[in-house]
Amino acid sequence: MLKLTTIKRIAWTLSVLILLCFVQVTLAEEKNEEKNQIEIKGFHFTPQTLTVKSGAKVTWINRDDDAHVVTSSDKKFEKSPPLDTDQKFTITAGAPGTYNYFCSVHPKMTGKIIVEKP
Ligand SMILES: [Cu+2]
Repeated sequence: MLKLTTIKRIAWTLSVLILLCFVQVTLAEEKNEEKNQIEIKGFHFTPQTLTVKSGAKVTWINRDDDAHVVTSSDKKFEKSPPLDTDQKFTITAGAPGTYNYFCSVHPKMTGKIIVEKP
């Protein structure tokens, strides 16, 4: 028969393992999100061309002091609200194709998302 302390030890080990799995999943998700991130810095979108699979999330983050508005050139996604410093805007890539976009405050700022079949 198992001693109570042994059972406690097993229970403790199991909870640590479960916690580790959870942390790993969370980290993996964050990494994935980072991969599809477009940084707005120095009045440029970086990377200027991003390739993602249909259904993937794409997030812009504004690292400038000025506000920027992410706007689709051909209405493939909803326009972002004015993004202040460190504010993010996320869309889910829809049908495959090329999504051209620009900043409606500074129209010279342009970028492109290439959406591939999942
Ligand atoms: Cu702008």
